[in-house]
Amino acid sequence: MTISRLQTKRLAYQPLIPPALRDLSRVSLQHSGQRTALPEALCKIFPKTHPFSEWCLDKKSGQPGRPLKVGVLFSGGQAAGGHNVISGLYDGLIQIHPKNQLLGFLDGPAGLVENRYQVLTAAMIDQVRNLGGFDLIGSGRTKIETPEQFQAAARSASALQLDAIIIIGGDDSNTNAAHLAEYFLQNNIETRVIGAPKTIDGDLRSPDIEMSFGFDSAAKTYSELIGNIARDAMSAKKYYHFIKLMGRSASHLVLECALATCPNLAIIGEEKQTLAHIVANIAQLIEDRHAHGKDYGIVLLPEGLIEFIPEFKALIAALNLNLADEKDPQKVQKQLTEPHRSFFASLPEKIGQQLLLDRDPHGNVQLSKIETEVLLLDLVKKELKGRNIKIDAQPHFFGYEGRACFPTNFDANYCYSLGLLAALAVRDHATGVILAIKHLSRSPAEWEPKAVPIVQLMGFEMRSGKEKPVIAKTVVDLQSRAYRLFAQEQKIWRLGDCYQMPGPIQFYGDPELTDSVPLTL
Ligand code: FBP
Repeated sequence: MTISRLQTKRLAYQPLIPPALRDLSRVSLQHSGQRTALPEALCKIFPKTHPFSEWCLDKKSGQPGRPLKVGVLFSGGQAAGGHNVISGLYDGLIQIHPKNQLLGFLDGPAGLVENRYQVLTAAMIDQVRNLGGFDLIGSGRTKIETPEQFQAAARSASALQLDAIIIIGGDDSNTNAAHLAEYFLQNNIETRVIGAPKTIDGDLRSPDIEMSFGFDSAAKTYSELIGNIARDAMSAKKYYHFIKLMGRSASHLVLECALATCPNLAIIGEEKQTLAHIVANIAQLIEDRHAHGKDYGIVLLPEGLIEFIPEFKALIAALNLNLADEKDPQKVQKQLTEPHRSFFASLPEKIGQQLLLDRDPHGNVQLSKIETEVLLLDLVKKELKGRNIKIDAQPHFFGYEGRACFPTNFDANYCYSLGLLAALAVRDHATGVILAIKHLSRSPAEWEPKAVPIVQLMGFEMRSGKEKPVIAKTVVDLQSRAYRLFAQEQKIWRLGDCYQMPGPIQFYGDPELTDSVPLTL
């Protein structure tokens, strides 16, 4: 297979890593004794894993022991850098013991349940280093939840005599990893389970997990596109561009891209504005710009906006409850009571149908399938009609474009380090933990690797009509420095054309361009 010149160059890139991870024989992961008090209800569900404390790096030498056999899988949506987690893991395992073996489960958690895997070789790993996508082994959204699925996963792990499974996933996948670790311990299965924080959404965070991988690459890809569109808009001066950005419930990607590109308006879902307020705000922006002779502009919207709009939030909760027992969309709709029924009826038919689509296996609304940008455009046009203003507008949705791109140097370095750390965590017998690297805004020389019990990140949420223990999604904090800076700057962006054009991701050249970290870090 022929590959592009950039692919060839990237295969040879040597990720930068924290010094402590250079020679794994000189360090070990040790319990720090640091524990967070957990609610009684969580302790009951995780009797074996809840007492664990976090693991920190120690300068004590580690023992390679007997050769280890490790499985790895991707879970959920693609995020740039995943292949580097696997290459770091592979290199780390071989460094620890040349006979260590790595298996990749195919197509996500389904591969584990169905025992479909591939032994990963050096030659395979060498073809994906520093490249985007999850195509080495594929990914999937299967949730391991029924007793049969847990038993099947345990059968695969035992049959393969796996010492550990690394689950590379987001909040829901790591919730699943916590359950699997607990199940294995309760059933005397010797396989340990370790999670790695992946998701472009940036909503899997804690004081230790400063950023999930893939966020930086996705944000920089979208920012390039937004910058290009802004320049186009300024040149032609005839279109408003309503750009919806992926990112599920949280608006982290919109905030990051807004800071990078300075659009005329960016809606942050977490501001919890009503639909009427959002529409009036956009219409006002357009009217004000019209008065200045500017009938063009850029508006950014988060994919998860509707989950924060109070009317939608209540409607979705009601639909979710009905959908838990009834699958027929017509009947679900009919079961709605007031005021949800009237609100549902007021929505364009297409949006109504999209709201009734199946939830994902974790009970989430499939937000990427709801055309919020089209809905808002429609409502804003209606509002402007009353103000005697006509606009020409283009709706856009940037999502999949940013998930499997070449990882930025930040993501390439971060992911390779996570992979090495995973190898160390396997050797040192950690389980039920998620890998974390602190001080990510500094250079990799100053990064601090550790591993945190997943259960410490969990709380209870309604999913598919039931209270479930899950890792809570971290949404944009309206008190954060990044948000406050954005809110202040945005006032100037409304009328001025302050657009920034970040251009494409840079891999080589000036470190100011190649080594930049996410602005919201
Ligand atoms: P993860 O949470 O699994 O990382 O997926 C993130 C995401 O890209 C969301 O931003 C988006 O809403 C969703 O996946 C789309 O899912 P799908 O790939 O199934 O269409």
